[in-house]
Amino acid sequence: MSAARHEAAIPPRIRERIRRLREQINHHNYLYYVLDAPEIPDAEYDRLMRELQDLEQRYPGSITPDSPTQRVGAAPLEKFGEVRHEVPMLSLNNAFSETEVLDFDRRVRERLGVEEVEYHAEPKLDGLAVSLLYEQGILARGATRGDGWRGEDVTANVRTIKAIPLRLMGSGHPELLEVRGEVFITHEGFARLNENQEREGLKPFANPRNAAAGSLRQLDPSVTAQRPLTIFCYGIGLVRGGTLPSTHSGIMEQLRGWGLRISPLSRVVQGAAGCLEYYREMAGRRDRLEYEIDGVVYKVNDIAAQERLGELSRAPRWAVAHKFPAREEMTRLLDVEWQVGRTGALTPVARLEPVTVGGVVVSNATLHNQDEIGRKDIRIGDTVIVRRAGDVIPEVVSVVKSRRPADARRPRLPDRCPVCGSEVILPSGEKIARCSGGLYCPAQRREAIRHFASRRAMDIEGLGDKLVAQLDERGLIRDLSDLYALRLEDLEKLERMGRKSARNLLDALERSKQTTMARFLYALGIRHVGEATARALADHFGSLEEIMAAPVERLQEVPDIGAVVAESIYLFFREKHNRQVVERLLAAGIQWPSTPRKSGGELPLAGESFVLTGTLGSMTRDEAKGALQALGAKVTGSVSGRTSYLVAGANPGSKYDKARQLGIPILDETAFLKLIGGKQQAKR
Ligand code: I6G
Repeated sequence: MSAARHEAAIPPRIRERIRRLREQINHHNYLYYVLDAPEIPDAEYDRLMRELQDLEQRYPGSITPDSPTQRVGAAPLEKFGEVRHEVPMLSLNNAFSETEVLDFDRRVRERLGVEEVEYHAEPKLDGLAVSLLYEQGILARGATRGDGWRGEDVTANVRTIKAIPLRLMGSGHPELLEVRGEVFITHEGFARLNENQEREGLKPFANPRNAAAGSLRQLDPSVTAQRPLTIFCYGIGLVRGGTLPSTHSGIMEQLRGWGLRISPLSRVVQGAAGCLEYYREMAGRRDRLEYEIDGVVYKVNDIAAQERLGELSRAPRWAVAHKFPAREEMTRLLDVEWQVGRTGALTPVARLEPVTVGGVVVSNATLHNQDEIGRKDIRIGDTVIVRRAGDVIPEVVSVVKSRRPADARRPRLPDRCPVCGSEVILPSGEKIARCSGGLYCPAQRREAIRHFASRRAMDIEGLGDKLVAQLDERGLIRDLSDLYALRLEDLEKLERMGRKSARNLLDALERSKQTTMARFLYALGIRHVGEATARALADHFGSLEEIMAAPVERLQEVPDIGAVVAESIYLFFREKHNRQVVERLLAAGIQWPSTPRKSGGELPLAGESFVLTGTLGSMTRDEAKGALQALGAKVTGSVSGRTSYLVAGANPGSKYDKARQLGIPILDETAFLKLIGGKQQAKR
């Protein structure tokens, strides 16, 4: 059956519905992909698309090439066809300094015989130039730039890019209109794409430009369709059967009106001074853009003037690309050193032959981790590519293998921490090697103290980050246990620390010595041991000595402790330095009520009688009661001589006065939570 007969069979109501659906989908595509301002949720868009797909399936004669359902679906190619560019796709001359821009502007003014020139300025994207040919407003062909005269026919791939309209919006399109633009991938799209590549065991792309080029030049359009490609259009080529505005900025606005994506950062500027001001502004914004730009492009705005200027050796005389300093340079890797971070992670740092990257001399760069070194096959002595973008730490991107000297050697992960000499461990299945001397290692000291003192750990009130930094700087704390050796004289000398605060801190330290085994275990900051795991360990073993001596298999007997956590606990206590610090902490007087094992035996609050009054902020009365009962306590309604403790929340009642009269210990909420080992335990 011919398409015409098919079409004839489509009821007018359906035909109208199909037309309307396409109009709506195109509109939402435009809002989402071109304006970056979606109006409807994805689910609603999907619903419209599905309805259109269903109707087109029922009435195949209704399908047209510009239907939004027809972006994907072309069969894979053997190879790309060739396209001849009727109007050659020229390249741009570059300017690398302000002087070169001033020279460009002078030449333009001299040739045109004018005092000042109006320019159109816009960012130069680091992507891939393409040509889009629209016939009667319908996308008929997409091609790469190639050598400027001949490119590759990538129509099926270009059709999958949703920011490229299959049909131009509005009216007044020339019969033939060739639009030119740069296809690219945003930083975010690039990160997602590479995560995906890694997940599927494929090689990650080196940079967004390579990813965009590789994605557009796929023989299978269904692969391109999966890639987060987008476009900014920057000009026109062939135009037939129609007229366009007489300025470049006017043409860009016209293209925008037809639904093409134009850089929102483009602007008309006056003279060389306007160009340079624009350049500085964009250089300042470069790091905050969602995509990579490598400079800005200035074009003489008046099209008649462009025509008079013409071109010289394949580049227009009316345009120039003013490049930003390169973010990547080549240099030699002299050595690899290992830095220990505050969590104990060992980061390999490249020592480089100094090189200027983006205007700054770089002699160190991160190599991220051991795994990256292997993946990029980086060796000492190699020539490497170093990248520095904005404020981020310079990184070694890749190796120039062709320049590898015969004596290049693989960097080796050290066996011992370069800071404290504790053993370095690379847990099975992990990429990051760590120093195992968490309590002892100076690199990890501040973090260890901060965690140790935190509210849910040892709860040392007043020991904040600034104070920890001061104590560390003055050499007052070599390891955690030195906290308990601090003297009033030491503390008083610190900045912003009077006698009263010093006393308060010493009191807080003293109070913290009375704790629970679970809190103490949590406070040690063992990797993977959070509060729940610490409690499970304390419940299961009931003795710190046993935990410290337990082999991995025994640790795994604890509910919810798997191989990774068990290994981490085991290795922590294998490190001699950590054991010494624990011993010193206990010698300083840290203690807890003996925690009987959960399996049988007496509970920690057995025999104690509690009364609750007032409102607790962190739990209901019933929850508090449940928590106490779970620990073996009895909870009664009134205070008597037999009451062991009164727990007093906000706005306590007469029970409070009674307890005071009888001299019964009163616990406020903080003390109560500490006693029961935190709110979470209460909820269990
Ligand atoms: O490769 C290019 C990137 C951006 C260009 C270009 C551009 O304008 C923003 N403009 C022209 C005229 C040419 N190439 C030839």
